[in-house]
Amino acid sequence: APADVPVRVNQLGYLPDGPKRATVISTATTPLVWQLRDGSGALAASGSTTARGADRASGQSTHLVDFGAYTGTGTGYTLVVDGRASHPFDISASLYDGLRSDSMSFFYQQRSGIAIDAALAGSAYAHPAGHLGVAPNKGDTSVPCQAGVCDYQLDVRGGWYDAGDQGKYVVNGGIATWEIVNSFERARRSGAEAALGDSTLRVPERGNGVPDVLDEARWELDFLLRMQVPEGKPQAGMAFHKMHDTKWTALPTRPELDAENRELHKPSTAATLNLAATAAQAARVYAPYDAAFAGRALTAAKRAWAAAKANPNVLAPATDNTGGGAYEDADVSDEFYWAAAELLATTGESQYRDAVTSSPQHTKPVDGFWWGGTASLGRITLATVPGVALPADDITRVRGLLTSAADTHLSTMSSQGYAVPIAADAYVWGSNSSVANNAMVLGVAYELTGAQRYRTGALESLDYLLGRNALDRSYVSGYGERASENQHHRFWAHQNDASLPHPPAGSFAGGPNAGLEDPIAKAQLTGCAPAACYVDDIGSYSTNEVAINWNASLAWLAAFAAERRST
Ligand code: 9MR
Repeated sequence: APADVPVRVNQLGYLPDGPKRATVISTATTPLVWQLRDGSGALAASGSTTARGADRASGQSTHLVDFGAYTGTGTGYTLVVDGRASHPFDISASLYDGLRSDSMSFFYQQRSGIAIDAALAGSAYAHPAGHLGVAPNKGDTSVPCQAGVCDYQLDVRGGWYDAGDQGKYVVNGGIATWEIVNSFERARRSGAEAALGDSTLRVPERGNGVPDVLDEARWELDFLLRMQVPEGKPQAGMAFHKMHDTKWTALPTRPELDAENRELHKPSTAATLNLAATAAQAARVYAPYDAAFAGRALTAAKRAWAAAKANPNVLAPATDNTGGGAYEDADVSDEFYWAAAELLATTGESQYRDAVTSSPQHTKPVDGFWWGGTASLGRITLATVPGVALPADDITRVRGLLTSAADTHLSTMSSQGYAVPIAADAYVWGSNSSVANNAMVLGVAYELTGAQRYRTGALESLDYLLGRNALDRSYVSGYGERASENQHHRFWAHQNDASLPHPPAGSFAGGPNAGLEDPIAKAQLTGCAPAACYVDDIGSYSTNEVAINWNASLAWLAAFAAERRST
């Protein structure tokens, strides 16, 4: 990769009808001249920067470039300031088409229990099915419980591996699936679902008449349904919290060569409500394509809801993190709200409406959502799905909560040297997903209001993720001159074993984490400014892992950005 340069752009490029801003590192207190040069080097536009002074998140002094008045298109543009050129970038209406499909193809490649086909994924990425009980794999077709949790075995094959590890977690599978299905539901409302439709993705189900994005999400939904405790067993209707190896496996470990025992971990209220929410959403969205599946999903969602009501405080502990992540959660009021909202939007039944309106979450301001905080997923559904059985003024109020959160994100962005919708103290594990999730709220606000400033905010958040940032880095492999390529993964482990591939294009790194929570981060990043606490090393799982919940928000945003508009 080339060295970093002080003129920081979206290394993929810009949309002709989108914002075009860049950040320059400079301590100059007066404006600097900027020049936009086209692919032949000719001057396309020029102007002067605005000095912005010191930026806390990056620890850098910055200037702002705004070349949004330029309306040309082409490839190989550079932005030149003070004799220094940015990396080359495109200006094109089709800018995000590739990322829209690659960020989804990530999920196919994370599939468990199916051979990854060279014809679909590329020969470097093909591998035999993992975890179908074929030696040396132990699972996942008849998986026992941890000691004392149950006395039977369950077939929990399929689903997506969570991240760089090969665990499968209902909490986290839930938010990831919801975001992908929500992306389709949103696109359908805006009349753009064809771009996510049948034969748009490299998935084995292409050509089956079902939109490919829904085929992909179905792979995980079938796994989530398998994680439900069967009728006649203790805690029937609840969902097991997770299943994974009994010990952390080494790096690399090919999925089909994982020889560890796999175990089901005890059911939790949070997992049960993740199942209720996503199955209720699926019942609504899949109904036109597969009525039988939609019906099965609704039955499972209702069973899960009833089981969660009967077991409202079975909490997954933070200590259960050997061989897999804990995905602990001590407050499930947000999961109750999310599940009630999905069930209400799908069924209109008064029991779910009452659960929504009596929830403490119903009047709270919109907070950033993540795997442990899912209330805003419910708010988005209530605010956007047509015909939700709530009084009109209540829906208007929920919409207002979302647009005021979006306004807060815009002011956070404009107060910083790099337009990031998170504050300087918010660079935690997976910070890139906080950026992408807040950008989703901006996208929702754009849908609700049509106000361009929200679309601008969503697109500028992508600028941050794709290179306009403290490190001059694109966090998405294959997209940008200085893109991450060594994300933490047990199969895409080229950095450890040259016979294995790098992560495929469209793989999204967790991003800067000021907590320095792994040995590589501790050794290499001490003293970093928050937005610079990142290293593209396979060992840095706390800054450089991939994960399904993170790629799902990237896929949502890429689909949003790729939609053609006539502004
Ligand atoms: O995304 C999770 C992050 O919020 C937590 O701080 C972190 C530590 O518990 O775990 C992250 O999730 C990881 C999970 O536990 C195991 N699979 C990989 C996930 C991404 O790093």
